[in-house]
Amino acid sequence: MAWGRSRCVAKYGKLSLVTDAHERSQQIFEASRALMPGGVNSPVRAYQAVGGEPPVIAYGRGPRLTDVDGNEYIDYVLSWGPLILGHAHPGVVEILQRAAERGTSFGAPTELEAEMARLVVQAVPSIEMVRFVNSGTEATMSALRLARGHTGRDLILKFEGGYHGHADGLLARAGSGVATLGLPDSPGVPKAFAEQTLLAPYNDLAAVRAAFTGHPEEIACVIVEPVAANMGVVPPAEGFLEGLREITREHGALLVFDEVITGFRLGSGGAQALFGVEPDLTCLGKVIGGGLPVGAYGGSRAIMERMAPTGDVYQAGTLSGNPMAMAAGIGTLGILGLMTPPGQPANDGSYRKLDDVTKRLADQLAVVARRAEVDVQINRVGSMFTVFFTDEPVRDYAGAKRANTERFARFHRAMLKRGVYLPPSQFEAWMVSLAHTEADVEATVAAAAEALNEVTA
Ligand code: KE4
Repeated sequence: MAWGRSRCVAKYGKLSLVTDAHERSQQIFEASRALMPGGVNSPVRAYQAVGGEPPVIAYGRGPRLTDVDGNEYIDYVLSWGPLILGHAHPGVVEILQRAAERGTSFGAPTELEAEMARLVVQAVPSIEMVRFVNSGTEATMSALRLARGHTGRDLILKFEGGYHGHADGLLARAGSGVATLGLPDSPGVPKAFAEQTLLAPYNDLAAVRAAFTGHPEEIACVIVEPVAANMGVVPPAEGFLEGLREITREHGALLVFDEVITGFRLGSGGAQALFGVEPDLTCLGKVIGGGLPVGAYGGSRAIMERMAPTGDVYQAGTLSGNPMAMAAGIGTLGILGLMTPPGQPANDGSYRKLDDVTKRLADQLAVVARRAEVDVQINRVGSMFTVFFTDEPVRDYAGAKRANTERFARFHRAMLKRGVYLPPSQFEAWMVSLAHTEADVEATVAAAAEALNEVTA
């Protein structure tokens, strides 16, 4: 993609040079494409949804990333959520250095994992016992196996547009009609696996009831993002989560909250504390690893003790509870203010600050979009939000898909050119960190005011 003239972006009050230079990124990315599929280790990073080539990142500091050509960006991806403190927070770096000097992995019990487990159990209302794994995918895959083992049932129900990682049964797309059995959403997923997954529209309790009526005593669990973020941010409708709690309880199925994104992002107790609905199992990831590979699932002692070695449901992992990931997680939660003595309420001051900065950003983006006469819907919960390029409210995946993805792609490119690094898909969430300042907000809004004019050109 041709880059614009080099420009000095002094008017935002912070001199950051966005230059034509992109050569090193292009060289490295070309070499990567010969070595790794699409040059990436996760598809969304390849920028296929927005066009152009991704900058190759050299380092991050606070709210900013710098690419290998020295171009600096204000970062709203934050590695897809984990870096709630911003990049390379000195406290996290120091705790990691100290942990590394003691050894990077033992495959044995450590004090760090015990401390991390205590913090999670203390903070998350529904978790009495937790198991750490190495990714969000592993967390949800394990939680679903536990739900099936605990209930003796095979079917699971998920929501269209919900993403819970790439385990086979979760890569199923809706067939025709409502609450239908899934079809494989990727080659390599056996039809038999996809058929174990029922799909319903997000925020549609009638469809969930229909699924249970149509499959009595067959559904092991319902898995839901309590605030959807993988269709873009879509909040739960009034009563939706409470309804899921009631229906699953009535039918003897488990309710699984996938809080890989929302856990420790929407507050110390995540979405379940925010909305006052307690699931049977909770999946975590991202923030609790402070940027290192991590996942976790947890719930009541009675359910969790079904897991080997105390129970008969099997799950294992060489690097599970890895001391480096635990150290980064403890450092992150500690700096968030959650390291309080047992029984004392967590200090949610960090979350109020995150909410304030994010609200100001989202509100000002709405103003500049109105001024540019570009139709957008901005869905925000706490420090995550999505700018949908549509004039209709977005309450589920069908609504999200009505957004103008070509306009989003133009907006993304125009913002990147102005030093603002957004998730390269209309169906992702912008994330804000404690490191984002008022100056970053002003610079972002100023860049958006210009970029929006390019969207309608
Ligand atoms: P991982 O296996 O990628 O660690 O986590 C899977 C996962 C599970 N649950 C939720 C709610 C998630 O959002 C994710 C992964 N999130 C995506 C971005 N929305 C990761 C980015 C990527 O796939 O590269």
